[in-house]
Amino acid sequence: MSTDIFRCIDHVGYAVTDLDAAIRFHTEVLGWRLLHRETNHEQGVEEAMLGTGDQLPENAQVQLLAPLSPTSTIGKWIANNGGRGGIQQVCYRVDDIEAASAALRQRGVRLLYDAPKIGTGGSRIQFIHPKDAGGVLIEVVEPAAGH
Ligand code: V0V
Repeated sequence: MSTDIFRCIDHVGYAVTDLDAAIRFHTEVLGWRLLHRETNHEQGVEEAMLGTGDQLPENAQVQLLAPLSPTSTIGKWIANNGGRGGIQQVCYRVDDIEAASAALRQRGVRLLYDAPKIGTGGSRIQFIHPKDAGGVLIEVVEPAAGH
C-alpha cells in the first residue's frame, strides 16, 4: 500500500512587513519573477507568488505574505517574531485535498479547518497544526485546475 500523500513542495511562505519592499528584494536582488499577486481577506493577507520565467509545475514557488491587520494570522506571527518577517510556513501540494485530509486525520494529526478554504489563485488549502508537525506550520494545497 502506498503511504504517499504529497506530490512536491508547492511553496515556502515568508511573512513580510512591507510587501512592495519584499517583492523588490526578491526580484531585483534575488532574481525571482513576480508571477501573481492578490488579496485574500479571509486569510487576512496581501500576497505575492514568485518563481522563474520558465516556471514548471513541479518547481516550488516563493510566497510573500503581508498582514492586512495587526490581529490577522500574519500580523500576530510578525508581532511574536519581534516585529520582523521570516519563514512562516511550508506548503505541500496534493492532487486531492479531501483524500489527503482524510489520510492525515487518520494518521492522527490535527487539521485547522473542517473543510478546505480558498487559497492563492483559486486553490483549496488546509493546514496541519504546527504543534502536531514539529513546530512547523504545514499548508496543504490542491491547485486550481490550470494553475
Ligand atoms: C503560531 N505558532 C506557530 C506558527 N504560528 N508555529 C510555527 N509556525 C507558525 N506559523 C505557534 C506559536 O509559536 C505558539 O506556540 C502557538 O502556535 C499558538 O500561537 P498563537 O500566536 O497563539 O497563534 P494562534 O493559535 O492564534 O494561531 C496559530 C495558527 C494560525 C497556526 C492556528 O497561525 C493559523 O490559523 N494559521 C493558518 C492560516 C495562515 O497561516 N494564514 C496565512 C497564510 P507556543 O508559544 O504556544 O509554544 S494564507 C496562505 O498561506 C494562502 C492564502 C495561500 O497559501 O494560498
